Amino acid sequence: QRKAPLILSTWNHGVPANATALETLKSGGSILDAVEKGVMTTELDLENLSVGLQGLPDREGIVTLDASIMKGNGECGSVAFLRQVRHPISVARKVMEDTPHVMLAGEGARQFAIAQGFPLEKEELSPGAKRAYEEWKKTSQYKPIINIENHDTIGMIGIGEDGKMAGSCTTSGLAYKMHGRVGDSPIIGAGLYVDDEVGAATATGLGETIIRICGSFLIVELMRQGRSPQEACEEAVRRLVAKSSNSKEIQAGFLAINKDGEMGAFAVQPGFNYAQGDMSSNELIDSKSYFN
Ligand code: SD4
Repeated sequence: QRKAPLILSTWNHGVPANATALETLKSGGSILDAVEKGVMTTELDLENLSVGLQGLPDREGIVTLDASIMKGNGECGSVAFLRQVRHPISVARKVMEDTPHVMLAGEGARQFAIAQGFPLEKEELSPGAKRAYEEWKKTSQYKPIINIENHDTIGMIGIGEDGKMAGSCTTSGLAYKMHGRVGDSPIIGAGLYVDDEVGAATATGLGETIIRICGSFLIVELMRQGRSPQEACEEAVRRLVAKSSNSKEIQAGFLAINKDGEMGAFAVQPGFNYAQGDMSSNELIDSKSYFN
């Protein structure tokens, strides 16, 4: 248990993302601003091949982005299957704030982004993604490699000094997915869920397995029933493993935080890590896992 504000986010890139989020809070931003600005850092990170326009493409060679954002009062917004926009998280926030809807997808999401003044980027693969895609095309086989190329989504959850919570999640999704495939990240309750009365959760990993168990919503509901964030993450992973025939070959991980500032993390496989930040520290922690 730690004193708010607290920010948790997935993987190595969580450290610089948390740093931006904490800076945002320090300069007077809200927890919602913090989780938006935090993951925007990752959306710009050219090293990251799973978030933003530099991410790995689908099997047609096209990068399509998924993102969601949520406040602890239930307001939320998301975009799915969005092309050519550098900051899908900010489009998701606009969906939340400026439309009566929760989710926009594909061409409609792109048109909305244009209307909101987001610049469209040229549709061309980053050098890293292009190299990887050319290599993949030699066999065109989709074989997920745990923790490496397919699992770098950023999910971020946080609690502000005033106890208000928010979360964000943004990804280019699974590498070489079918064109049109949407993962868990833009689906409220799967990749992200936040409720000020209880806590928040976010997910990373093979989206199909996370959607099947409504992973993030499940964790928040387990916490509502009295489980700690750690117990709730472990129960969600157990449920996910039980529902996946190939659980030995997949990776999925969850982060959770409750309104008292307790935190939890758990993954299917070893190798999942996350960044935990507050006003005095921001450190990378290795998650425990179901398999060893
Ligand atoms: C998805 N959950 O689209 C995302 C992928 C991911 O790290 O987490 N990658 O299924």
